[in-house]
Amino acid sequence: LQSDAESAFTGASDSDALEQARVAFLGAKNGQFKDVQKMLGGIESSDKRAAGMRLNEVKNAINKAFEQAQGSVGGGGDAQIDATFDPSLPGTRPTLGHVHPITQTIDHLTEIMGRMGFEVAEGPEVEDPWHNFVSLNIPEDHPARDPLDNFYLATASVNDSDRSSETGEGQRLLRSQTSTVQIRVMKSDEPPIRIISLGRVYRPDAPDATHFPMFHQMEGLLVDRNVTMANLKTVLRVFANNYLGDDVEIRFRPSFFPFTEPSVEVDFLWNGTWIEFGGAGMVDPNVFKAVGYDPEKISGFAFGLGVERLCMRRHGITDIRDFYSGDLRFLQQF
Ligand code: FA5
Repeated sequence: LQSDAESAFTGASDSDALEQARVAFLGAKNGQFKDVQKMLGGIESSDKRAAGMRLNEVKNAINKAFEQAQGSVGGGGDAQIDATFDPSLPGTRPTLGHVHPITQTIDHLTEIMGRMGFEVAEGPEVEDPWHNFVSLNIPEDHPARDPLDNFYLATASVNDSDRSSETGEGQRLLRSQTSTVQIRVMKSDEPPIRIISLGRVYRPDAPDATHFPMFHQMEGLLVDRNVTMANLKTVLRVFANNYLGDDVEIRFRPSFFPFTEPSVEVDFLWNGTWIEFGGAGMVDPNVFKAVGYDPEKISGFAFGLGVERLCMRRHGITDIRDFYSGDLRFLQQF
């Protein structure tokens, strides 16, 4: 009986089968153990004690076998899952986000410029007109200050007379260029200065393949004694070779910015076409005066490059809008 019960319990494939086996052997009414127990009545009294002890041993052994079988069968249907579960297989990865391509580009540019000794400076995205225009030698009647070309904050003007004042005190706008950070750094530090600043700028430009109303610029500023245009061209050339490769062609075109003199526009050759990446030039003496530097004693260069356009050139991206559409099929490629 004991060995029958043991093999019935271990052979039970799920908890239902085990329960049936339990009833068959240990059931209070018709269980096989009960039948054997009943036979105890017909045994001679001299043998009764020994037979009773043996019966108890068998009962304990059957109970133990049942408990063991219960432990390995677990809870019903789980038995089948357990049988197919392979703990050595790798788990399903949770989908995690990753760093946006523009943030990756910012990190990369920071690293390249860092190797040339440029440290990162930061400035606010909401600016006053003094930092965005006046100190950068952009007078009040300059078209760059047109409300149609800037995002002025409707709520920030203290009163109407402030709107037309030279300093624009009280007015606020989303900065239209990172050149504002040049001013902030020069106001707080003394030369020599060698900084870059990467961040968002805002312009009401209609979106197309190469324009977006919010984009990023990398500003650079170097101020020291005897800085020349040759230094500027070398830094931009070394930067371009590091970021885009040795075969990139770079071109400097004469241009105009109120805060640099002379000024150039910087183009890179891309798929046989020259693409404009930014502006640059020697810091205008009026800018040095605005921040309290003596233009007779120092000189410097500055540049401002479009970060999206750099990233597009490096990765063969043809539409700037892809960066901000939120389409994971695009973003997951980086
Ligand atoms: C400027 O913003 C100057 N502050 C650059 C500068 C800095 C000149 C220091 C001299 C000294 P510009 O407006 O050309 O210049 O813009 C610079 C670059 O930003 C452009 O070459 C282009 O690459 C990028 N850019 C301009 N508008 C957009 C736009 N709407 N979307 C994407 N990129 C843009």
